[in-house]
Amino acid sequence: QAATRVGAVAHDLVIVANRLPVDRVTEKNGRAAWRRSPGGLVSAIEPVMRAHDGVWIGWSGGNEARLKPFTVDGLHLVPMAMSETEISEHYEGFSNGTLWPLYHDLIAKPEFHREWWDTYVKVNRRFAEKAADLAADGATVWVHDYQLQLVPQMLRELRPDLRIGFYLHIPFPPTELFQQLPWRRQILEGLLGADLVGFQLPGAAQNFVRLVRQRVGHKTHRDLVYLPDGRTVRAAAFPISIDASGFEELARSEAVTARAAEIREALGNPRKIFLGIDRLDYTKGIYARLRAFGELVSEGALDVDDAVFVQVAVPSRERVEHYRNLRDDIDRLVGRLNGDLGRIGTPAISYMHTSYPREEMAALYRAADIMVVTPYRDGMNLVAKEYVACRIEDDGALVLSEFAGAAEELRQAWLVNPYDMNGMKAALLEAFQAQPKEVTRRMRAMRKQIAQHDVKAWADSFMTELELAEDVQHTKTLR
Ligand code: GDG
Repeated sequence: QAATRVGAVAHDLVIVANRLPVDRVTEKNGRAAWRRSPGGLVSAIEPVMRAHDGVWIGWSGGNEARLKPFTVDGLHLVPMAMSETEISEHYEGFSNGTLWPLYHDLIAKPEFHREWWDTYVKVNRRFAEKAADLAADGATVWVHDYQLQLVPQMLRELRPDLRIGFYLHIPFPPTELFQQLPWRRQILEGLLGADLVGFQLPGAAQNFVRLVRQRVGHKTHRDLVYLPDGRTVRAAAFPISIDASGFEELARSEAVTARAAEIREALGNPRKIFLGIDRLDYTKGIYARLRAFGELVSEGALDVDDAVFVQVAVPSRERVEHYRNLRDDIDRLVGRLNGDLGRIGTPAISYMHTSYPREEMAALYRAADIMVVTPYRDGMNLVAKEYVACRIEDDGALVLSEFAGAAEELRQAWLVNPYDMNGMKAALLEAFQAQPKEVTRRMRAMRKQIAQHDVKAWADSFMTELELAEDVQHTKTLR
């Protein structure tokens, strides 16, 4: 193994994720360039990466066979090539057609195809080999998310000297659902290659430990799994968060403040603005929430002069069939609701199928009186947290699904069961009619929570626990 590392730069920290933290953009001169993605994950990991001479391995999002490492804003990036077949079978297939629905409570039916699985294994192996090549002796490798669950074990086989952490950004399903997966044992064993397996919520970590006990037969005690080879694996919750002060600063800026006023104006200065921002995904509950709002308007509980619903649906996984169908369904619903309920110049729903720069997102958060986040199942949901961070005047109501991970922290939101149409209508109306004092009381408490638990704290606690997890191994082997 050492031979493959000769000549290569070895790094003390390797991040392995499906995607690189950059987007392809076209510059003014027409040339293509890379720009850092605005996401919170990269800003959280960036300081750790700089401190440890880190490198990030991931797919660029395209199908170019470009293989040369490059640097953006001082971040060392190593692109992994994905062939058309791999994009369709690993990314769109096994990751988003099998695992995504299976891990989100079967809201859509997962498809099980053996050739998708074979490609999933193949791609995971390539990522593991690349990480093995780039990691220095005794380095730390942090693997991210459901697309790469086999990497920890594959990597440990290649490099037993490494300290390996894994973090799952989406829910980990109840044992009854996970059992459906024909490759359930391989996935569990893949994850057990890590020293520390992190989840959004304690319930997910418990699901994992229970499955390992039942299906793989390892001894477990609380959050620990004891492997026959003497290794110990810890499974624990690390609820992810956002760059709260960064969002707050953006929300306070003059440009965003002015843009928020402009948005309200453009919407005809309605008394209250409802807002939804989601990837166009069937887990997010967009359809049901718009229906709930539509019913309130058609029944006369809300008037289009008083209230407008702004829904931003960010294009996502457009080649996967479920996603194309969902888009058509929502297009039709919005058309029908606006046709039935809108008046000239005042539509009931202002619907955008697009993505926006971060500044525009912040302006929307500032312009909205009621943020509506109603997923059927969501690992965390950062949009809910971003809304809270942007409410610098301590106002604004959050209507939040009980089934978003964020609901465990944002207890003062108007919590709803997204399957309960009448319950959802009641919550929307209550949030609409709530007294300003009540809204402020709730928002203050939520803002405190987010300020104290930002994404920096999340990354630090994962890295700290990962170091401790390895110490456990060491004391064991020394003994
Ligand atoms: C997965 C899990 C978990 C959205 N539209 C635009 C835009 N965004 C940004 C938001 C937010 C992020 O994308 C979306 O994060 P969410 O958490 O809401 O949802 P998923 O994409 O499903 O994320 C989720 C998360 O991973 C992290 O672990 O919370 O449960 O499903 O940050 O602001 N950003 C920009 N323009 C847009 O149009 N710039």
